Amino acid sequence: MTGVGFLEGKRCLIVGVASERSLAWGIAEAMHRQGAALAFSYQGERFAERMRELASRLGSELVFPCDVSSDSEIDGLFCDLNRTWDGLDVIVHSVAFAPREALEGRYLDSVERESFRIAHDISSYSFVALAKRGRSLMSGREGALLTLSYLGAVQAIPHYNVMGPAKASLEANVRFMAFDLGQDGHRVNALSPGPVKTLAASGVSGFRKMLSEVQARSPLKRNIRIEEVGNAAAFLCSDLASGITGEILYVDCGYHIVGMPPFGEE
Ligand code: 0WE
Repeated sequence: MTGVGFLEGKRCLIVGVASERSLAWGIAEAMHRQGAALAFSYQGERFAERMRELASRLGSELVFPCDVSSDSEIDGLFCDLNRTWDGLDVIVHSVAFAPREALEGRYLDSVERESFRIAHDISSYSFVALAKRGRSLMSGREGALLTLSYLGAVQAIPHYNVMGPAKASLEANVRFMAFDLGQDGHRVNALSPGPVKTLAASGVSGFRKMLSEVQARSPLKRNIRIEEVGNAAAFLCSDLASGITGEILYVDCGYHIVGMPPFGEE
């Protein structure tokens, strides 16, 4: 497979694989298909063995612990990475968290100062935090940074609650980071995928309804596949997308462009 992929020679750090169903894992697989070399971080010792096994399937032994709520752990991650790699081309951030209680019921009933803080810290600030620390490894390399957002950043969605403002913050971060890092030749973008049944979505009440709503209403009349998110990520992080920065790219079967579903008769 050498010489055929559009990410050949690129070194990519993937943050946010929690299982084989993670969007981050689909992104890793797509980047691997395009010839990228991969490194992974994981959160929590109980994921260490699992992550090493997954990484090895894509030919990677670079697997490091990192809790993105800790600056010292982020320092540690890039320090670990720098022992093997003298440079880095791509950072993929696929991390979000809000306390479970904040993701049910009415927004104003469920939101609290602390859940608001945590959601913004883990789901938005952590992307800048990675960029701040990863910058020196990316210097002189026309790097790409990518994060994962959701429609709840720009439209109200039941139960998404405090994650909506957190994703809005993340998307603003994409623009401010793109504006700033453009000076160094780096690009910063986000994907906004339609709903996918991952660990992050499991136990979310009404999630199946969301999948059937997208199937019924999206122009393509179906839900997205993780592989489609992976392919879009690989493209955005490659030189094929060298003119694209500060962008939010929807991978949602067109769901977000529909104002009113078609009338039955035509
Ligand atoms: O951004 C997300 C997931 C975000 C998320 C999910 C959880 C569940 C477990 C953040 N924090 C937590 N915390 C937990 O304890 N998505 C886009 C998937 C998702 O999550 C929803 C959705 C959709 C779509 C939650 C409510 C409503 C819709």
